[in-house]
Amino acid sequence: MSRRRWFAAIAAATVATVLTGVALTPVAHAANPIITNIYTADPAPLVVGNTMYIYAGRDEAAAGNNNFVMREWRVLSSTNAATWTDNGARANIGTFAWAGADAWAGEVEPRNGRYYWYTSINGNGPGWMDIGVAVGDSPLGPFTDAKGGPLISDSTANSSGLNIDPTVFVDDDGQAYIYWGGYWGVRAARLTSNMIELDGPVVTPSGLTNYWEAPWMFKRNGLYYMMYAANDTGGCVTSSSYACQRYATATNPMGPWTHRGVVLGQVSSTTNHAGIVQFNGEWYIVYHNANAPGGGNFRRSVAVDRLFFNADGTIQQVTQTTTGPPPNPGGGGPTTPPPGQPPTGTNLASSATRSTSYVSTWENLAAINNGGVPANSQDRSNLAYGNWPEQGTQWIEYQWPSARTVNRTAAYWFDDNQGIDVPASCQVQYWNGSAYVNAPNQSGCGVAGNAYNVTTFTSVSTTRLRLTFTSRTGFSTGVLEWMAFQA
Ligand code: FUB
Repeated sequence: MSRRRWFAAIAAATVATVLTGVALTPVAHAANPIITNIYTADPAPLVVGNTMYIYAGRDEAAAGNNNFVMREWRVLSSTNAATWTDNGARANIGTFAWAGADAWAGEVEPRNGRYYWYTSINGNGPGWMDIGVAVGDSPLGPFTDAKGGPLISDSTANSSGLNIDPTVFVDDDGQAYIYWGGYWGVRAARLTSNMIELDGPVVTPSGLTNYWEAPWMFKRNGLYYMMYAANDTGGCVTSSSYACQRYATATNPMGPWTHRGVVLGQVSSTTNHAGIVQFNGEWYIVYHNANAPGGGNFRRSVAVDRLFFNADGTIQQVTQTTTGPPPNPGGGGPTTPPPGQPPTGTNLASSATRSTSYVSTWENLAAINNGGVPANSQDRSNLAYGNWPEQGTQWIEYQWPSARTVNRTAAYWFDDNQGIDVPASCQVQYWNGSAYVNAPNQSGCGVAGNAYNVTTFTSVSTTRLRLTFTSRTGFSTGVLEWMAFQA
């Protein structure tokens, strides 16, 4: 069924307002998808204090029903980005007396101690989808209609052909912005300081190449980022029924935008809806897919993975995992050493004999366990290991004369901004007496530049530990330091 037909089918459908209970229903998971006892979609993350919240719709379509059945929005939460609690439905179609169906994508933006929940919803007036806004005094609500009518509807001048998928961003100077729109029709406007009125005309921003729907706006190091779903088949998806997440950057919140590439490739559901947030010093992407048991295009599930920036501010394409990110409890715990500082613990690397599949004659394998503390991924001051011009999969290895018990490693990648770049992926492996196998229950092998990438795993007793890495296309790889910690 084409997108147009299923959107049309949804328009025709009448979904009864359901008053959904908001009782706490904790369901903890440490894997992707993060919640599997119900289907959840269109996730929008928000960090408040030591908690990451995800505001998500709920897919209630029966198996085989090729239409959205969405009546409520739920709030998931976590204090470590790995283990999640479902706090139940915190808003639903009944929150908006003027609406009647289709609780589609929303996003919460805080301001002055209040939490504004912008939603896509089918109003009872002319046209189809509208943008509503509810407000609450805490991230979990209770939320009530902030306006008593749509903020944006088909009668809003220059509105989108499909008024869905709001993303709201409040800049450092207090000016708020809203972007939204589906069917390739992205729109932008300023919001007044009360957050419930448009402030000035609706404009059509430029530079969001191949925009389809689902914008997500944020700011990092003074640069504005817009991620959005695109459904072009030019390197993005295999069929225009699917979507990827592209992104653009701008030096002004209203654009013009410059397209930068793909953040998240095609997922297993046709729709692709995502958000990006920083939590406890790390960056995360939340998105949905069809990977839960019984899942599908109308029975989607929220997933979470790490997101990495390059030193120049560009975003590395996300590796979709089934494990989700390692626990990030904050406070400089083992997975998040303070910026610039190596993780603490007994580092067994210093007593190991090192070897590698290949080292360039002008580089030095001694770099990996000489105890250097790199200032950044370009810092050669304590030597650098590199394997230019080799590409593909390479490895470095530690060997001890007798078995050591190891449960954690930390890799600091070398990136010379020339032929050597951080790898596309990596694995920690150990010698089990007859073969190299992956370290068990690995938390994920990070490939961030300018950081110690900590991998935790179930303890192994071994004489040989190996870091295997695969280069990014067109690049070789390198390591400035690789630590291996005694369990
Ligand atoms: O979940 C309903 C709609 O599907 C959302 O509003 C779009 O972003 C797409 O995910």
